[in-house]
Amino acid sequence: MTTTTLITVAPTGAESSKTDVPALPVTLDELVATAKECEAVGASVIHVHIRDADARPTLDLGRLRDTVAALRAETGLIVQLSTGGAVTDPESDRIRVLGAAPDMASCTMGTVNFGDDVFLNRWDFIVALHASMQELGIVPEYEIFDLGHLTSLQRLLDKHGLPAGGHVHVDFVLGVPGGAPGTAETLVAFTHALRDLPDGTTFSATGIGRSTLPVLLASLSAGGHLRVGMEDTVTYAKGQPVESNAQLVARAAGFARLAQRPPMPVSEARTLLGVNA
Ligand code: KMH
Ligand code: ZN
Repeated sequence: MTTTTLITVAPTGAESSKTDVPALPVTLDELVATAKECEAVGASVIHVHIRDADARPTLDLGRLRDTVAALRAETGLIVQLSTGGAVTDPESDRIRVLGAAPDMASCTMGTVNFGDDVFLNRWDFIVALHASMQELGIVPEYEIFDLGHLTSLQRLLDKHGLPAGGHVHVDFVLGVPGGAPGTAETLVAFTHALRDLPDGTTFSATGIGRSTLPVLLASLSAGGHLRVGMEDTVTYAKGQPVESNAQLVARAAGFARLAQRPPMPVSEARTLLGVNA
């Protein structure tokens, strides 16, 4: 178990609208301001979805490049772009995200029902993402929405080799309607399945909506890392909307300190994940 806790912030996502959630960072200025605040209170990785001029989700390559450049200029955070996008995004747009040359990118390990929608991740597409990231030196974070996704990851690594950077890091995304439930039991079951992955594989976890706190506490207890942010929950407590992403990061950092595994400095996170400085 590491003595520190890697905290990833996922500030925006593709699902909430600015109209419903005014505190959601949707412009580049809002995103950079959020990133700085979150870095100051303990985040070391930022998982990024961006919006267009009308605050709608977009995978526009020019905007993504500007976003990576601005986050690098204004923060020390590890920049992880989403290749998941929104459920309506075609595969061609999703893989093109890698052209923005982030430090890391997400790679979801299988198809999952996603509320009333389907988040499609065909095997061939997963292989293409993995191989492109190997070629471009982009470190993947493997997104795990269900137990079989870990089996698929084992198959991927067996057939196609280790990721760029050589380290395997997975993120359990629990509590999606259609995926694995956001409970301590799920988290423990998933950690058992990690034994089939390379030695040293690390995990973070996030719980969607009301499963945020149970999953956060279970992950800390099990030696895991944390992802928090308004992509995953817009409610801080019952009847209390999230005020800012930094509020969620600060809460996670507080729990991490209580667990005697304080937030991981960015330099340590780069070494752990195999991301170049
Ligand atoms: N927005 C979801 C459909 C990722 O970023 O890689 C997919 C998602 C996963 O958020
Ligand atoms: Zn995402």
